Amino acid sequence: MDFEAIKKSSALHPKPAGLTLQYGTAGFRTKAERLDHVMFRMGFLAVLRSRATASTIGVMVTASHNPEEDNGVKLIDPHGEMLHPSWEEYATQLANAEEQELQKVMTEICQKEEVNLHKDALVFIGRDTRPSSKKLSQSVIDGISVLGGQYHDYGLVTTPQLHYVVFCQNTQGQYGKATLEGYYQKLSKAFVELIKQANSPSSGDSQRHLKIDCANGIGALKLMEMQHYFPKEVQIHLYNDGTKEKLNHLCGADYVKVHQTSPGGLDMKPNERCCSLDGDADRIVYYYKDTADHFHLIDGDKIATLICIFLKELLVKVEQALKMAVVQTAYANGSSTRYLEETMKVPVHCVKTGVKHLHHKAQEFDVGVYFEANGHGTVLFSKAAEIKIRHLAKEEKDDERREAAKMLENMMDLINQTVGDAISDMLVIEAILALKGLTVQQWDAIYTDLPNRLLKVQVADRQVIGTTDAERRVVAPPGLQEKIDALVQKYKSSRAFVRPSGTEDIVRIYAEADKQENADALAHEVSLAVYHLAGGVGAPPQPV
Ligand code: G16
Repeated sequence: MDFEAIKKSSALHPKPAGLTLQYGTAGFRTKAERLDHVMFRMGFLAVLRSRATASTIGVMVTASHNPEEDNGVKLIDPHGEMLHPSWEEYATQLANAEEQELQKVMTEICQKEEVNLHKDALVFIGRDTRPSSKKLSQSVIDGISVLGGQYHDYGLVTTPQLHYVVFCQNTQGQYGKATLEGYYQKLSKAFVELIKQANSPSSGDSQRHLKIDCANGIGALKLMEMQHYFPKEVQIHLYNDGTKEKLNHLCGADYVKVHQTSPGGLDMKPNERCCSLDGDADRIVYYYKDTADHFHLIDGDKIATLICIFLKELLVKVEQALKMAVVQTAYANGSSTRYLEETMKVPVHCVKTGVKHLHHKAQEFDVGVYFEANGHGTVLFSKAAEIKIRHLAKEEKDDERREAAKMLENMMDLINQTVGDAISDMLVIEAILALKGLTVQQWDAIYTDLPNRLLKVQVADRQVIGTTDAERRVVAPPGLQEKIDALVQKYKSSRAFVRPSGTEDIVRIYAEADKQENADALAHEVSLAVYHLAGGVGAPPQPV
């Protein structure tokens, strides 16, 4: 490595003195103006990771659901997955190294990972629509270039699109073409095939129309590009397309999920099917309002349940002993877990927040459905399952079994198996609703959510909160879990937990109970406990 050149270039991307950041739930996230050095250094890391794995690595510049002023970076591993945890540690070390320590940190990474510095390196770069993203992605390029790596800049893409092209590239096109056009073609072909298999593609005009809140983000641009690949039966209407308002402001999947209300900028008529994407289009939630003007949220748990119902029926038809399971986090509504386990008899596993944890667990099954309640998720098919399904779809003599296998095959091609993908998930959902002839209300009625509330509390240092048991219990600070246990006792069918966010500088609180006012009261009481026992800053949290 040419450390003189690195030093020179690094001086143009100085690290703010004393600033320390951590590679969190989905990479680094903070105010955009603090991130230039991080981006530059993530360019280094991507080159080293590319050399260590002899594969293409992705770098996505985005802060996803965070406010427009924030930014962030997510690294993508060879199979389109989130960066391996052992390298997250290196990412944190590199980001926090003072200028004079950079050489030492880089040398240590190379030694530990036996990086061959003479190997080629290729990095794919993408960015979201934030005003700061272009400049920050240039800093990534500077970092790549100074280490002698090659790059391909995809420019404005959704995060899942970048995951997709990285995987395509590393599987020599077996998963698809490593281009946006390849992505659009693969998904739309599978979608059109699926829709064709529907006896009655829609049971009413309202089923053909879908209103989409694009969070004023990248999803709008990419849906516009993709729109002409869709069959005529599906009419999408885009709102919050980024031409007027700020990214994620009073709109987007996170806003809708947290506030349990419709986004601004989208005019919703009774029983119309609507959905919201988040800032980088890797999450999606659905919703509608009924004739009494009540808002109904259909979150990631209900999306997972719909997909599970559909896949299970097909798996029964093809009569293959394929093991299906669902992976959730502590945020999963208690009703969803009960429905999946008790009614559907599908095993459910709970892991820590962060798609990287869900993805990893889902890989253990032939068909692993994973979704976070916030709408981030996908389905993974094992290689063995894929081979069986593709074989049956081609060779099976029994018409019913062959048709079921074909549907499974198209589902495999439609779902982005590299990571949760709002666009791909949306098409999967639209296809299932059409194939099953389900209205949004019928889908919503599969089970009734337990009333719940999500809150945030600001504390001086959120790392004082230690968790265990897939984040369902706290081990620090002392006394907090006992307090939560006592509060939970006060309400029927209740549950609550707290955890430090890995994407925002806050502690998250989740509570559910038999009634909305009880869930609200419990969440507020727990937030007060966090405020008092974990060093809350500012004024104490107010009742909901
Ligand atoms: C990211 C992660 C998600 C996670 C979310 C919130 O989403 O990819 O898995 O649920 O952050 O994480 P936390 O509660 O730790 O802040 P996104 O869409 O913002 O990238």
